[in-house]
Amino acid sequence: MTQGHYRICPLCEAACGLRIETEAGRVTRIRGAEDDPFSRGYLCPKAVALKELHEDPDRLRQPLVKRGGRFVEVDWDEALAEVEARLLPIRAAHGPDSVALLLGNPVVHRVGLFGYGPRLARALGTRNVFSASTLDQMPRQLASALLYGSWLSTPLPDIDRTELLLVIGANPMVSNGSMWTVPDYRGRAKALRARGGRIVVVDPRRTETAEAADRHLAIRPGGDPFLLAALLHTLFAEGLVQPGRLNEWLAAGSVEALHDFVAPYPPERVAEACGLPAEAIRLLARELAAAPRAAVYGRFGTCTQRFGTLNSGLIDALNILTGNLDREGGVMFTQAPAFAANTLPGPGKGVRLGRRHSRVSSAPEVMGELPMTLFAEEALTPGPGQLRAAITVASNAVLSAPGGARLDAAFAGLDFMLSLDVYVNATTRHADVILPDPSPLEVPHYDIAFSQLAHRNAARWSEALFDSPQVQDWQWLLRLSAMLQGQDWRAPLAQLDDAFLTEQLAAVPEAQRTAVRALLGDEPGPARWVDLALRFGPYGDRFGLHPQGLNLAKVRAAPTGIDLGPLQPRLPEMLKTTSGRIELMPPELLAEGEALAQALGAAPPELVVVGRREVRNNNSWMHNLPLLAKGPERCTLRVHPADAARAGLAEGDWAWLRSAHGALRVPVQLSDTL
Ligand SMILES: Nc1nc2c(c(=O)[nH]1)N[C@H]1C(S)=C(S)[C@@H](COP(=O)(O)OP(=O)(O)OC[C@H]3O[C@@H](n4cnc5c(=O)[nH]c(N)nc54)[C@H](O)[C@@H]3O)O[C@H]1N2
Ligand SMILES: Nc1nc2c(c(=O)[nH]1)N[C@H]1C(S)=C(S)[C@@H](COP(=O)(O)OP(=O)(O)OC[C@H]3O[C@@H](n4cnc5c(=O)[nH]c(N)nc54)[C@H](O)[C@@H]3O)O[C@H]1N2
Ligand code: SF4
Ligand SMILES: [Mo]
Repeated sequence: MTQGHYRICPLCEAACGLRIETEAGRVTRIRGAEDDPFSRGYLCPKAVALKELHEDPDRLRQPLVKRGGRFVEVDWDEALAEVEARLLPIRAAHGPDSVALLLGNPVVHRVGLFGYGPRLARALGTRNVFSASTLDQMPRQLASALLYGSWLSTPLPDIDRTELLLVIGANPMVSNGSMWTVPDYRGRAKALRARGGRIVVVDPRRTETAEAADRHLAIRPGGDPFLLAALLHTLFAEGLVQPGRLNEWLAAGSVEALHDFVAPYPPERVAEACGLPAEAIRLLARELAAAPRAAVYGRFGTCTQRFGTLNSGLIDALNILTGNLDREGGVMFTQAPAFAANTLPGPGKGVRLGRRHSRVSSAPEVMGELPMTLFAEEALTPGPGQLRAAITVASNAVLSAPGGARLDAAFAGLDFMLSLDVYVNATTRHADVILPDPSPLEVPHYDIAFSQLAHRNAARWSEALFDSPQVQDWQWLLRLSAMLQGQDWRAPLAQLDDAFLTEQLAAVPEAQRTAVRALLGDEPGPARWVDLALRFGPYGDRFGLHPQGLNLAKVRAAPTGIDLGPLQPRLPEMLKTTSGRIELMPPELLAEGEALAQALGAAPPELVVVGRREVRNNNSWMHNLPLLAKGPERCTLRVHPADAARAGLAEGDWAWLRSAHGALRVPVQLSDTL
């Protein structure tokens, strides 16, 4: 008999709702869930490939331990015993900092990994935590932290109500959005234009998103801080600054500081560095100021460059000076139902940076992490404090982080490596022990991370479709954490999970703790603390105080989750800076002024390579699945015909691409989109 299941797609930030049909324990069909308030039936080919992922014979189902250079399957206890025998002595001899923790992108797509990962990080107590965030989005998060006082307070375009959308360095037609959970960008963009709105795209390449827009500004790679400064300059110069109600919440003197910061950058001065005519820049500034509702959005391309944090801050400044922050049709903050620091009541504490530094380069930590690019030098540079061991959780750093060859050597040289993953891949092949996560269809899900960045407020839960004989992610993490803290890791799981819940309950006022604990029941795993977070969250039932409010039972009972409506203005309660105001021009951004001035004077390089995503790729993985592997070769070097002619290259030729970090031989594809 066919059974229908609702499932939040665990593959990218769009978090589409899926309808999955199963029969006799097998997936028979995957579609978009039409009744999902959030994604309204949208899905992409990656989601259809979930069946192949689930059934992939290469997907790990049994723990692996390396013996004599080869992986052998062992049982669960034996795998953990191996970790105990090998990792603990290294840590005892060399200290907690000798073990690195690397967290990959899929961590944010699994409630078990996202919820219990911090438990492992605390148990490890190492300063050497590296995550995929530092490969792309940390500049955006840092800007949010500086301006608004919390790491996930990122304003996102209210696409369904805006009239002018400016997209800088993002390709949501293919990526389906980043730090902006917006399933079916294609449909929403179409609707925006159908109702008379406009879309402008700033990108070195005429991307799929640019093709579907009204205008494409082909910026020179890295030109963004100059473009943004010149746009702001124009607003000041032409008397177009109109923050309106936002004035009340801007830090004293910050508009003046911004004015002075952008003063050296009139459009004429930056035109060459941007590769854009001054008049085009001026026109765009005027359009932004004149639009009744406009939203400026920047992502990956604006972050993965020298001035990533400054770019992110200046993008917000554009939204602020045009009065578009925190208003309908502008950029708005999500009100997540569970676990958002910016929903906690009371004044803010701001964020602290640089509490620790890396050993070799002395780089400051950000959000408790060091840049992933430094892992290799920390492992390869001898001396006190050198990394001896690593734990990777859903990270394929050898392929996904810069300097892959060095990373490969770094992993190979470790005394011990443990991976929690679903495959043996370029990274985990170096592991001594691999603990296999179950298939995403064998675990429940609640989107903690992306419900904080969603274009609509909602609370959704997915049950596991299938029972799994495998140990679940959170169970691995609890046992490992107990082991690292010298506790009895073989203790009953319920006992370890109760201890975890007790830690979570520390946030509950003491007088209520016992009663709250009793009301949470005995279901182990993520469900209990998601319930806790929902019930104390902004829509929560407060355990009976607001009987109409949310709890997990209500969310579970709703077939496609609970829609909490479009985004609402959230200023000033979401501001968590110490001043309680928006720090429009914080000292960390002001300090970039000198470097920016110097960069403007530097001659731009002759040729620059920019990255490109494809609908059928997902970061470093999934290309082994037949449904995604089909089609023409996608790993090509697209070159403008004029550049190709100068280099003597023709369509289909093989070209060498070399940098200080390596070389790659790639087939050339001529393209005038660059
Ligand atoms: N070549 C290339 N490099 C990139 C990118 C790219 O598109 N191409 N994108 C960049 C960006 S934006 C990011 S965020 C990073 C991401 O790079 P990573 O952090 O390395 O993340 P992924 O490549 O998405 O997945 C890493 C591994 O997680 C494992 N995995 C998948 N699902 C699960 C699961 O449910 N549990 C566990 N335990 N493991 C799982 C898979 O084996 C996969 O190889 O890469 C960056 N670098
Ligand atoms: N199909 C698919 N979807 C994905 C992923 C995937 O691998 N495949 N990965 C997911 C992840 S982890 C993330 S973070 C998101 C990222 O999603 P997006 O933020 O949309 O990022 P990209 O698709 O990489 O698009 C970045 C754009 O920036 C442009 N760019 C490059 N350099 C510059 C520059 O200097 N200035 C400007 N203005 N633009 C520049 C590039 O040409 C590119 O079009 O995608 C997610 N979705
Ligand atoms: S766009 Fe992302 S979330 Fe939506 S179906 Fe595709 S992979 Fe899944
Ligand atoms: Mo990413």
